[in-house]
Amino acid sequence: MSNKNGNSVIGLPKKPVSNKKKTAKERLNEFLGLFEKDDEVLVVINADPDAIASAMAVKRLLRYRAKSVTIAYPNEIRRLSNVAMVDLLKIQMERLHTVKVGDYSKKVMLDSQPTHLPVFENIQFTAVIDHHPATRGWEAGYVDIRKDFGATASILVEYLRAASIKPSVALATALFYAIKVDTQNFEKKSTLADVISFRYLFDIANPNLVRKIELTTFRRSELNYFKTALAEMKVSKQRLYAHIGRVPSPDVLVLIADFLNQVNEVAWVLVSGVHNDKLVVIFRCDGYKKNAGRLAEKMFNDIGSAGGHRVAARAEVPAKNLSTDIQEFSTRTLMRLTTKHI
Ligand SMILES: [Mn+2]
Repeated sequence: MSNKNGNSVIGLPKKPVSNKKKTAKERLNEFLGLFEKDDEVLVVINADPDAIASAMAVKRLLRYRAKSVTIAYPNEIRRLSNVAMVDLLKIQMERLHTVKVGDYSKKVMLDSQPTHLPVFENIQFTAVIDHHPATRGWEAGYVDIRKDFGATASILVEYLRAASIKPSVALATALFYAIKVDTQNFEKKSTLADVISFRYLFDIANPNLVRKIELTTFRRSELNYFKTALAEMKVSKQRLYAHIGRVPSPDVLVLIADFLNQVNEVAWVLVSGVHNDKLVVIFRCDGYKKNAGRLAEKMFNDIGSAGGHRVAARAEVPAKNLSTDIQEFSTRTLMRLTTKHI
């Protein structure tokens, strides 16, 4: 038997309390209790907005509790809006391979779990806070996994509020943006707790900074490929096709396809390009009585890899499997291939 705080009623044997029943204050105290004044803490994340914002929150929580907090991430930050977030909010982080993990007395993992990446597996974590479904095969001194949450940032807002810490504008903006990204502006699964955290941050975050981060989508060098796309594109039966030719990264094809997908009276967008001796095709459609994933599979599964879902899909075909020379591949080739299968 326990009271509403999950504490055992006096006189009865104490039962272990499940994570769900703990109050925000209990979680906070348990988390802070892991750290001592001379601890050098390493926060390990796979850098995306939610992980970055959560790491900033932990750094704030431990400001007077530990000697230092270092944030480290293994991945290259490529998405421009994420680069803008780090720059505009002046977030200090290190690449994981440049730090000596063994030099840190405590390690915290946020928005991820040790099983998510091989580089995480050999690290013994003091604490793991995440919103992805719990995986097996690892242990940590403290675990707070709430898979119903739309963002880890929402969980960290609860810690900050329980600690009576009002976040700075930069921290609030990061957390606000993180919740926006991870819930896709609340179009994806989220809980009331995400909404409450979001509403709380709304009064502190800087909306112009959020907008600037969101608007940073293209590199100047990528605009040339847009020029090619506009010159190359052909529209027939509400389908828009464009072959861009050689591209430095398939990412630019995705940007172009998403851009062209906004054109009125276009039901399908197919954008192709050549990268690393492979033909890459990006599919977009409105998903209404259509299925991009299925079309991608029909067109390319025999000669390459293809897949996706209703509104977005992608295919990759090695040059040698194409019946046309990859240099000769054109917007017309793409059109012909599509009309054969649609
Ligand atoms: Mn997340």
